[in-house]
Amino acid sequence: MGQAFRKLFDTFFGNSEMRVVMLGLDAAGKTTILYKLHIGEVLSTVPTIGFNVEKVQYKNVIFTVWDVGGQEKLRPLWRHYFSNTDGLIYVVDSLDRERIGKAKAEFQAIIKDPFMLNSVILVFANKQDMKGAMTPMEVNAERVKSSWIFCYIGHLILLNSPGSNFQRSSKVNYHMTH
Ligand SMILES: Nc1nc2c(ncn2[C@@H]2O[C@H](COP(=O)(O)OP(=O)(O)OP(=O)(O)O)[C@@H](O)[C@H]2O)c(=O)[nH]1
Ligand SMILES: [Mg+2]
Repeated sequence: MGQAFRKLFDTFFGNSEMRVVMLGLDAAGKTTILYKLHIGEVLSTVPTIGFNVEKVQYKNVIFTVWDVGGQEKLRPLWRHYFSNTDGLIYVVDSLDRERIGKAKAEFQAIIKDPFMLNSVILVFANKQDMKGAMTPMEVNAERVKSSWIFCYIGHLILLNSPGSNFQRSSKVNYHMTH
């Protein structure tokens, strides 16, 4: 996972402050990721109503990361976070095969928005620690059928192991399809 985020963040290297919005269906793991990035720990979360925002520093760049609630009734509000966004982290629950189509449809709606045209995008295949999860390659295969664009697929592993701190990552794929 660290590697996936580093690649995304390196794209921004040279700028001192960046705004990143983190979206995805409810329970995909956005808030968990936000706090793992921010304080290095996995906290227990409740569904986000509204948003959480934290600053995360990488090298000399400060990322302001907005984590927006993903419940269906909240998704129409996502677009209010699009303006001035430099990057999108789109979190996919790799265990949720039933809703991968929905996740894809919401993603496509986001990237069509004119405010998002210049954003760098990371598609993050989360919950790789779970048995039965789609592998990053399987999630990536969805890209072929539609269009994950400019996506890195990574995963958060060893979620509960102390000190894992996003150092461990595997199969990070980088694709630019447009
Ligand atoms: N096993 C496992 N569980 C995870 C992982 N990431 C998140 N979770 C769990 O998934 C559940 C939902 O996580 P959240 O971070 O609250 O999800 P969210 O995307 O912020 O959800 P909303 O706020 O409703 O949009 C929690 O029980 C987390 O502990 C992961 O990588 N592996
Ligand atoms: Mg949340």
